[in-house]
Amino acid sequence: QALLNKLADGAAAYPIPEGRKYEYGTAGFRMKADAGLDHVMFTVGLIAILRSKKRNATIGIMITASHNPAEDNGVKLVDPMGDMLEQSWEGFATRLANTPSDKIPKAYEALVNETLVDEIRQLQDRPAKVVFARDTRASGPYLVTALKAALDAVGVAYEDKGILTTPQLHYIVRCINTEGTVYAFGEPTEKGYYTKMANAFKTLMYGRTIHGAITVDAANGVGGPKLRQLISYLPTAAEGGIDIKVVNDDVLKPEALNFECGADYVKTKQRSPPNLNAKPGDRCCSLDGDADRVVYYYNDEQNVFHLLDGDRIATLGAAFLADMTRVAGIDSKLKIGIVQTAYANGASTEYVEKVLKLPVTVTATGVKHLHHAAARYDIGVYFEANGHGTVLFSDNAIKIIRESEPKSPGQKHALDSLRACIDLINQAVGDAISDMLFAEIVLAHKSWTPDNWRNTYIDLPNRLVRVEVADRSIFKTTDAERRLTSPKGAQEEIDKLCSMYQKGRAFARASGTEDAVRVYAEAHSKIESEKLAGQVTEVIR
Ligand code: 16G
Ligand code: ZN
Repeated sequence: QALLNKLADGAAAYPIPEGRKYEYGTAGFRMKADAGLDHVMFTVGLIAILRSKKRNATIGIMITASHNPAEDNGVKLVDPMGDMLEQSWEGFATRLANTPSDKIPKAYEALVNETLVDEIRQLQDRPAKVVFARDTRASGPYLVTALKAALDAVGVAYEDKGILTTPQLHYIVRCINTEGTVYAFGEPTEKGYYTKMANAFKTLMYGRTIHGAITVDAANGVGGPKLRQLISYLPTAAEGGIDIKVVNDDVLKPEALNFECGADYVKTKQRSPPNLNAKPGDRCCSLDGDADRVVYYYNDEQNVFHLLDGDRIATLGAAFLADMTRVAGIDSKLKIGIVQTAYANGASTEYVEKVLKLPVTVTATGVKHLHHAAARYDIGVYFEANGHGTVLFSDNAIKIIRESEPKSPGQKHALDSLRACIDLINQAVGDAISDMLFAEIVLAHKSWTPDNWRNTYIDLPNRLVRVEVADRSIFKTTDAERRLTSPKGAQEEIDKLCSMYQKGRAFARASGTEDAVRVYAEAHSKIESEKLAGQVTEVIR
């Protein structure tokens, strides 16, 4: 009863604004920071407590709105191994968020009974532990207050990790929950994150040279200061390391965040941030606002812009890892595969299957879907075209890589490199900073320029259209969102249109983050891809 009173008092300070509806979507809760997100924060605190008791582990909470404008904010939960909240719990989170403040104590009690149902007494009495962090948004500290109100009302242990990138928080959660086990992920601190990455980087750089500087656009978000910190742990180019130029790292001017810069800007506008001033051939990359997405790009000698997106990072990384397992003599023991979404360029899929000769799995959009599919390979490389991605090594793969005895200096070098990759790549979640270092290392190993990288395959021309419709919920898909099952007849029409174009491929799916349907089309030529996109748009409108 005392608990219920405390919850009632706490929740009262954070009412739901009139008419507001919330949903835990692909990226957690996300909205204008002052549109009732504080109410959500309070309820997310309670869900984290329940989840922590259920799993008997520390649960993470990340406060960020990623690539959204500065006035937005959001929150998502991190499961014990540093992965996204299990899908079956998203519904609990949505339900509690939509509960008016005065009904929260009763709703919490009901959720205790529902989620901790098995061995109700023990589970309820277990101590809960929560860690949280936020990006650089101005609304962050206030939202933390609302979160703490819930944690304090129930009286659980928590740690405020201050400002971190999303992947850093995922890393820390996984470190905490694996400490002292054979799966120990590292030291659960920010410093532990930098040293683990820097040490792996040094091993991988042995005998290699990174040519020229890499310019990193940090989207004026949390990635800027964090990357600067990491740089202090890395050898410079003169020391056989890397020369990283950080630009757009102003986190003091709130409105600069994601404005005309960042991974989402570069990917959707297909152009470089205007203030970059890179010379032809210079490697550039852009992070997003919470540093879990990265895309590469450069201008060629004719000053033509070329994007090297998530598909490219995936093929680059997979080619390298497949080579290394071959040199190490362990390729027959490990199943390597790539996971993509329907947005992956058809040319990249063909390259993976025909040239790299690796299997491809296609899943629905959203990191959690790719992550789970990648976990079914020994080495699973997953990337969304927009730059979200990482590599997962199975327990079996880690064991084989760690325990194999090299029979030659070449094998030793390959095994050492693979061991270092396990540490360099943030397996908890896609991590822009770690992905960037990995790409730099692979380019150095292959002695590739951005031109060499781009010429591995030529992207099919494509077009992405955002279509406003009366009701997007009628658009239902199957086959990893590649085919519509509803409205009736629509898919047949799309099939017919695709068959009229050389290399024609198109699909339509309801967005999970906006009130719209997205249409993607690709074909042999630019004009054809645009025409196909236009015709499919007519079908669904
Ligand atoms: C979310 C997803 C992102 C996906 C995007 C698709 C995570 C962390 N984020 O931002 O991976 O690409 O949604 O948006 O999973 P859409 O459904 O509006 O096309
Ligand atoms: Zn992000």
